Amino acid sequence: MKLFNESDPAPNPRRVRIFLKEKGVDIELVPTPLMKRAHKSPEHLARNPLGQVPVLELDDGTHLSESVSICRYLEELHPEPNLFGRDAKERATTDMWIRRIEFRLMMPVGQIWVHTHPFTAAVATAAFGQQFKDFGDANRKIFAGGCRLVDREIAARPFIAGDRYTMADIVAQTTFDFARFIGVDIPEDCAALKDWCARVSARPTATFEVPEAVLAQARAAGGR
Ligand SMILES: N[C@@H](CCC(=O)N[C@@H](CS)C(=O)NCC(=O)O)C(=O)O
Repeated sequence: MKLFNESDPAPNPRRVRIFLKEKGVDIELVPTPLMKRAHKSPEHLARNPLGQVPVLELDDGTHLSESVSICRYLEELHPEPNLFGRDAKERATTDMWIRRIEFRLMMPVGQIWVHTHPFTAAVATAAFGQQFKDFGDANRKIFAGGCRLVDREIAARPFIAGDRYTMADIVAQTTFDFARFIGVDIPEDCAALKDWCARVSARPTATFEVPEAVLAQARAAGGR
């Protein structure tokens, strides 16, 4: 089994790496550098027609993509520590939060990234003809609203889906770290959310190490 991977700050492959570290499972990581367009090569498109990472290649040649689906598969192989919920209520609650984070936080961050960041100007132009900066900026309000939704909930419990760390926390922590990398911060008034961020960032699995070459390219493009 191997994982077609990209290093930080890419949030989706990082979800799977954090998940594997939380489980104490080691699998081969195959670098798939986005900067070199390796994810759009014919070999990779055969693994995932969407041309994205991560992709998990099973020993029988099956390819799984979508970070949360990959982690669900790995949870079945390595049930402990449980990260998707132990009973029907926990599983549904974890899933509910994963979906809320994907739609209310990750999607707006993706739109801000694609439509406002200098690093992605060429990607946006290829996909949409241009960067729609107003649309990208309008998503800052959606992101702030998503932060406040989580902030209100997390004030009452230690982790996003309940009293223990789950996949919902992994999806959220990778989203917030990527958002910060592209200059999108949690609003100042979200104190409970900031405390949660500090708690999950202190976990040994939470390393976030952007290679110097990527930082240099982001700076050269005019980002931060
Ligand atoms: N929903 C997918 C999103 C995958 C995704 O967008 N991956 C990014 C890297 S973090 C990527 O491959 N981007 C290149 C592209 O979309 O062309 C997942 O959860 O795995």
